[in-house]
Amino acid sequence: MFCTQCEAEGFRRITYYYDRPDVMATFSRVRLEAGKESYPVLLSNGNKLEHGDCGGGRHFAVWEDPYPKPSYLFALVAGDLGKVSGTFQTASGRQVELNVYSEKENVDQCDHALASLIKSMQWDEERFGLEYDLSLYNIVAVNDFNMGAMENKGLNIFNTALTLAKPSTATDDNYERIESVIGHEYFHNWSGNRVTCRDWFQLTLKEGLTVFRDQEFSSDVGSRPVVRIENVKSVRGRQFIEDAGPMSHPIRPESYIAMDNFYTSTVYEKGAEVIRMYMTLVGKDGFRRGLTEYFKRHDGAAVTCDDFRAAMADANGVDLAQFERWYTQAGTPVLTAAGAYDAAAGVYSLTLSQACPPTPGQAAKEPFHIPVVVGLLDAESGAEVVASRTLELREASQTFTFDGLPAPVVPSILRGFSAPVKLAPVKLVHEPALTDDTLAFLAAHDTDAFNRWEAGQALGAKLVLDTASAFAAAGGAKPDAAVELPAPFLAAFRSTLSDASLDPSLRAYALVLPPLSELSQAMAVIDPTNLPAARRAVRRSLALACEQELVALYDSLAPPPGAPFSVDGAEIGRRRLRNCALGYLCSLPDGSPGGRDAVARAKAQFDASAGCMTDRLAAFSCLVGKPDDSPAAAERAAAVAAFHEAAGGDALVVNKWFMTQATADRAGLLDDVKALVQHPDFSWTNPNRLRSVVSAFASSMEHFHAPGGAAYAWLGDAIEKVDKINPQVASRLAGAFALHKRYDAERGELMRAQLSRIKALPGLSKDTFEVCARSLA
Ligand code: 0A1
Ligand code: ZN
Repeated sequence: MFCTQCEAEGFRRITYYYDRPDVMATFSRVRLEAGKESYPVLLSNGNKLEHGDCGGGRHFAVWEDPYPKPSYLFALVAGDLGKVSGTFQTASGRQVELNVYSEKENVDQCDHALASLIKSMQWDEERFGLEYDLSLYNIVAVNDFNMGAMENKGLNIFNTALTLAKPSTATDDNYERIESVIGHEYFHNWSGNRVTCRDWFQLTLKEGLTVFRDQEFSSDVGSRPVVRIENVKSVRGRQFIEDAGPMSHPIRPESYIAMDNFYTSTVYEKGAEVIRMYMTLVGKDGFRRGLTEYFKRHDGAAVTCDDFRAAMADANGVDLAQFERWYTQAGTPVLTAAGAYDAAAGVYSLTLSQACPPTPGQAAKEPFHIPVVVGLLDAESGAEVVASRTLELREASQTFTFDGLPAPVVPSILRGFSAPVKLAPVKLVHEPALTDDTLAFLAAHDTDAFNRWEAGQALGAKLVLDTASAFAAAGGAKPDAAVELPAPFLAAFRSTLSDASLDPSLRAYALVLPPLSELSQAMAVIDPTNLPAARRAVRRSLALACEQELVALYDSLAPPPGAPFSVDGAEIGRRRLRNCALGYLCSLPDGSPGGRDAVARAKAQFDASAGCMTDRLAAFSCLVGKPDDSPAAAERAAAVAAFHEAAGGDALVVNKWFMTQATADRAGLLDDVKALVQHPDFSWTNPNRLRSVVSAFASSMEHFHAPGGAAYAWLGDAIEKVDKINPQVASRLAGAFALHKRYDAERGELMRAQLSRIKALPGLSKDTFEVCARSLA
């Protein structure tokens, strides 16, 4: 098949044009002509005006898009495709034909995408009063696509990984992600297409807003706290890291060499957090008023982030001048809190202070306008005595007081992650810092579900980081090292394990230790050996301490016999929690009775779950992590063979097979990866396949950063090769070296050597050049 991709710049390669987003035009006759047999489907934006035969085995179609649009939203598709179809009637009565196209053998996997589209259309009408404006909405799934999806007017193009789903090939996470990306591209029809960006520096105007809208959609149709935790994990695991490295930029960047390099977590995810702060400041209704005003003022125009901010401010009669700094200053602000309770006066005062570290080109920062949502809990009972309140921090430091409090309180600060900042541990006047006991108290009592989760994570983070320091001081971890678990931490873990009244997804997320990407941010120098060893040791110690409870939990969550397979929130939660328990059990020492039982459970689950990819993949990754000299090596080898065989060549399942092996937690991973790229199914040209091995491996802290730099050299060679094929993918791979200053001197030198070597390559793309040059600056 043929398809186009014109964002950010590309239409200029189709024809001469003012290929910039502030040039909006009506494309009134777009004529496609092709061989009828090979390309029976001919699509472009808008509505089909005419089609017919041109003789000689050829045919044509003429399309019209009545809405003015920038050239980056233009699209063409020609291919031999199948489809599933549906209809949607808009609130004002327009009948819309909906089609999801894919290669013919995959049309049985398009129903979830279609259902998600209908849900999105309904939701945008209800939540924001926004209706679809054409009589046709087409989505085309393609196997070779650099990004997730593209919002071309009336003709979205999607990566198959974000379209196709059936229970035997897609995980629950895949189902959830497809729903949110289908929503994302649909929501662009207003936030991006009807109102677009004046220039590419304004990218976050459409992307931050549209990510925010897709997050709200997922929250409204699913579980708000679960979605919030997932989104915040992503901001902290990706955006905070970007912001701490050489590629750090404000959500509205000030320069670029290759615009494609600025489709970043900062522009998208931090951009969405900035939009969320407007809602926190002006309230849910105020936000809707502001958004309505924005669309009313700017429909059909190409505008700026300042126009958005002005609409929000004017619709709500508030001053958002200082808020502009979120668009101009890069870096993650650090928020510090100090609390004091005056028993005689019954007053609690909370002093909040902010500081933002320097970033490239920005040594000093002005204070941000930060909404800090705070609640107060009774220190004895844990009952909420002051409900959530939004404190507006505008100065470097400000004190807020709460009166009428007869007894001491514990503060719950930055509820719901009300701003994209790092919260330093709270200093209470009578105690040096937030103790394990206080964190455990918040983990047990906080009435804000997000902050309850957050307190548990902070407890886990402290323990893993302390353990990593202890390992480093002792010259390294012993194999199968165990850790003494502090009582408050173990008690919190146990109570989550046994509390059946909690949402299972929340329980699963609360039981998992923070990821290495997050933990590493708290280290002065990242230790890629002892940090993973420490996290593994804490996991294993938890499994040892709670083995019986974990087994009981795992067994109690078995799929109800005979129940039909379903992907609703309750079933997703059940599987998530059960697979979390399985993961812990499989971390028990190989060869111990518990370890052997765990492998048997994983193998049984693997064998029984052919119809459910979520369970199948969870069991598979437990088995794939086993080393070659372990008693489970035979189960590992059998599972690797069986998974590939059962995939039957399904590209998305084969990607999972590659990715699970390329991210396995086992010694000698680089050799495994070198073998994987020799596999006949591997491809350097298909972006999904390439990422499933090369990017996946580069994300593994322990193996990618193994001493000696062999993995760095391997990745450097891979980047050199890929740059000639696909510069956009190559430049993303080069991002794996961005944190060279955060590692020890030797690793830093080795990473810089690769960056310098790549940067000097003759004929290097401007995409990869820019990442190397910025990284080395
Ligand atoms: N606008 C799309 C993302 C996208 C960006 C660039 C692309 O090609 C270089 C493709 C897609 C979105 O936000 O979904
Ligand atoms: Zn987007």
